[in-house]
Amino acid sequence: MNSRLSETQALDLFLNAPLQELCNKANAEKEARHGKYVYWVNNRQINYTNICVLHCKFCSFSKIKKDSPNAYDWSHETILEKAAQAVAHGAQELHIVGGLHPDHPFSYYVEMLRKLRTAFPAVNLKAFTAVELCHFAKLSGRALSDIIAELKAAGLDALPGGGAEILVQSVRDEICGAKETGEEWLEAHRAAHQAGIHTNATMLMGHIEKPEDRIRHMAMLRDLQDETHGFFAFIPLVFHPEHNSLGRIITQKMSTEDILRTVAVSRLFLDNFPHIKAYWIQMGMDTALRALHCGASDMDGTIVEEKITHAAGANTDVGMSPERMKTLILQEGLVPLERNAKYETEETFHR
Ligand code: V47
Ligand code: SF4
Repeated sequence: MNSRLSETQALDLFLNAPLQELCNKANAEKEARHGKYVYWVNNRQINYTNICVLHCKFCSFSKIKKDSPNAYDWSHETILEKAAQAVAHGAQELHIVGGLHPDHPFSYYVEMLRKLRTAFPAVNLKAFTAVELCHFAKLSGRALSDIIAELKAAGLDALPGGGAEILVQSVRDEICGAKETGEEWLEAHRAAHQAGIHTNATMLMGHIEKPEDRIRHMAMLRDLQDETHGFFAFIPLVFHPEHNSLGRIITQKMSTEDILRTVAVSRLFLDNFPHIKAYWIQMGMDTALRALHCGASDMDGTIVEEKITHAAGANTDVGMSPERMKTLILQEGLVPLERNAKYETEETFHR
């Protein structure tokens, strides 16, 4: 029986294994789980506001003041219009996240989901990061479990994996000290899993964190997954340095090799995660396609309108057509498999 990798072994692979050998090993692991399939989703991101009470050092998206130039806060009508366009183009998932708005009551978010669910009964609503959920709990004085139950009743299907950054508290304190702690982020995901809501987990890398911090971050996720089995995908996020204060000290973008090594080690170390996602918006398309041969089994989706990474200097497109997604996967000698936010695939995702 294969025993799982220890943190020391994972770190050693990350630092010392020849790249091709490491990728081949991770690819074999990916193929044992998913064969030649690569999952993708026809989705749309809806970043409903950029007004945020926090100012994480890596964030170029948020505006602290409601009257700052370029601050916005979409009405429910605008959100419904954007959703309607997406659903008309076959969207299976709406990925809804925003800044931590100072004023909206919790009922505002419940209503947002309820209106979307009523108008579009079949689309999956993957909404609100753990950090947003903690903000709603604080604003309303209610328990996280209550918040999640009410959002679920309004139509919530899954949680996105944002806000994890680096869960190791010493690093987190440096880059986003005012945000929920790593333990609080994990606690929110535990609560979602206990309520029957699956979630994803991100890791923001390529700034001040050390390889040891990346492995510890993954170990914290692996431990929670052992307990709940509620995570679908691990998503390594590539720090973009433009227009944020962290970018004044970290000007160098991550190398392709560093990204691929992290993808490969995550596939081998996170033996209880179904998927590793190659988020092409941040990796760049060429690297994301290479990651499909280094352990990644998911390309996220068509996205349509990406704001968070593009505010920080991303030069990828903000979205792509389903046809292009399928063609790109096929050109890699792999097989595209359309999914929804719950990883149900073409045959089964129609409610
Ligand atoms: O939480 C913010 C990160 C995240 C920057 O769950 C930055 O399916 C890079 O979580 N450079 C949002 N990253 C994106 C996200 C996500 C994306 C795709 C799929 C899923 C999913 C989740 O972006 C934030 C933060 O960690 N971020 N600023 C930056 N300058
Ligand atoms: Fe606000 Fe999220 Fe940006 Fe932090 S990363 S400042 S919580 S929008």
